[in-house]
Amino acid sequence: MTHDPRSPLDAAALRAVLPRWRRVLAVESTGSTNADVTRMAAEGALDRIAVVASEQTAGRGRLSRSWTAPAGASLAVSALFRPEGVPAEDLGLLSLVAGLAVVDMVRDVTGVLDDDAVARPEVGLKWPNDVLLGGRKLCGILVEAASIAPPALVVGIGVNVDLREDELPVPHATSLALAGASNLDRTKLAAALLDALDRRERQWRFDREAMMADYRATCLTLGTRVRVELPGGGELVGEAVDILDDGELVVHDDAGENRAVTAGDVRHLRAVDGGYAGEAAK
Ligand code: BT5
Repeated sequence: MTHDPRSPLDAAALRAVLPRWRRVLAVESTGSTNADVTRMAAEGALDRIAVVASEQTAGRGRLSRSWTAPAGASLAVSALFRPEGVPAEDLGLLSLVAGLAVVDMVRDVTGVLDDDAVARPEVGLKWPNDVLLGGRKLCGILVEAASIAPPALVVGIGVNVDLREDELPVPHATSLALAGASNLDRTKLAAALLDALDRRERQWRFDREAMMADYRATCLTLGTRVRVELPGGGELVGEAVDILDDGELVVHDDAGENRAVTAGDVRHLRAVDGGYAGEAAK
């Protein structure tokens, strides 16, 4: 398949289509877009500013892990939200919101699910917010708090756009190109992503029920046999049976107990009906 050249981001085009965003900076290379936006938040940046980069030299994952991709082959996007009036206990849901926005972008503009697409892989979320395409990790999300009161949250999203198989940093990763996407124009993808993020953030604040219903419908973890590595050590194996309104995952464990999990790394072992659901690791 032929790929679009790894051309620079078009900052002016990006700004032109995003009236709801106060400020969108496009840079070719930076350390970490999350670090950039956190710094801007500390300097007083307002709600809805974003930084989009073609390359990060110190991209961050959760728990001090790193996020890597070859220059120009991915999108690194970080956005600042100051969701006034949202209580601290509800802020964690913003990371689910970000996952939904990426799935919207994949469904709406990449062409991977078009009728004439070659593969039409399944797209959805591995709890809480890894975006899986054909069972492999397309995108990682890291939400960091620049401040809790008043809330200022940095939503960081890394999407693999046209990495080749030999460029994938880990074997369970994938890219839009590998999944057969017909649109690999990173400016258009970034615009669609920020647009979806704006819409989903407002849905989160004003129509929580619909947001959670969409999340449950998009979460591939539900109904799947899972292994959860818990943050403090230890693990939980069982069937993922529910997602609570506060975003917790409920696992029906092998001892017959329902246990609610707030955070952890999930592996999909196999679908509960016996079908293969992929083994998507961290
Ligand atoms: C994440 O962490 O998945 C969150 C990644 C967030 C990255 C974005 S990019 C924009 C913003 N600026 C930043 O500095 N960060 C955010 P975690 O669940 O901990 O997964 C990290 C693990 O994913 C690594 O340890 C690798 O195993 C794997 N990994 C690294 N790069 C990857 C890639 N490009 N695609 C898929 N997996 C990757």
